[in-house]
Amino acid sequence: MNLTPRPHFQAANRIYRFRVLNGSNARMFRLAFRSGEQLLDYQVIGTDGGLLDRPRAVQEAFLAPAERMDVLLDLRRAAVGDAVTLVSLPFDPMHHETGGGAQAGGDEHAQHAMHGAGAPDYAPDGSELELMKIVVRRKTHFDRAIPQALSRLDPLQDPGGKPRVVTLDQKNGVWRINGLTFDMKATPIVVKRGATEVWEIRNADRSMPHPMHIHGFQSRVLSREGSPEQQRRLAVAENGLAATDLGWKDTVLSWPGETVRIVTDFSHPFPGDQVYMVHCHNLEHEDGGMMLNLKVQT
Ligand SMILES: [Cu+2]
Repeated sequence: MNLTPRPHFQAANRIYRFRVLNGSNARMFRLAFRSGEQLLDYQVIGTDGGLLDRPRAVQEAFLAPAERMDVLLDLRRAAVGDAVTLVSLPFDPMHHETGGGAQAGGDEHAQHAMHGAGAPDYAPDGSELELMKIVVRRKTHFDRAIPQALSRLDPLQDPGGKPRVVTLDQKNGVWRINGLTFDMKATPIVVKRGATEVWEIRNADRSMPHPMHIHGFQSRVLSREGSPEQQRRLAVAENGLAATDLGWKDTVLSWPGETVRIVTDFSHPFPGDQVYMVHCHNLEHEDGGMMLNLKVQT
């Protein structure tokens, strides 16, 4: 964390705001603050592109590569000597890929990779991690409360009509978007400048989690369907959205078997046609070609 292995943070008994960026190439985190065996409530107050309208209390949140969130940790009632650990709780990383063209399942591959030549010298994806130790070292005078209103967050409405379908899958070991891989000269997605579009991101069952990132724009998440239980149990609304889905997003996680609908306003201030990129933010996937040009046409 912040280039420091096993960091310690010396805190006072007050509220802390953390802006958390998952800067990993591929690793996801299931972030929680733990005191002894107890998971603490914390407040999600912001996502990739800004503040939520109001704080949302959670005990855990997934954060995929390139996703950000702002959180408040309330230590006002803590005593000097109390310790809290920021952890990543164990989860199923859902490496359900099909492998490099072989018939064997991804799980089996992963098991072989993990156990074939002795124990791994790294923490496998989804394993429990202790990320930062926070120790309350001093008392302070702190008389501020958690605000109940944070920002005006206007909804971005579904304009109706058919969504644009974006499929994520793997064939012969290659990750694809709409059956395609990156071609510098091709612009397979063309959007009208100023259009508001709904994209329906459909991740295949035999797949991996893909944090999908659109350059240049911020989106809102409309719904999650077919989510795995570990995601579904974090839903705070009927459309399946978690607290971390409720603000402006440029990187949206989609799990294997999940369909995520997002809405984006493709307005921008630049002259003429502009080409942006949409890609998976798992860097191995992106570098393997899981990226397309997106042309915004005047
Ligand atoms: Cu990916």
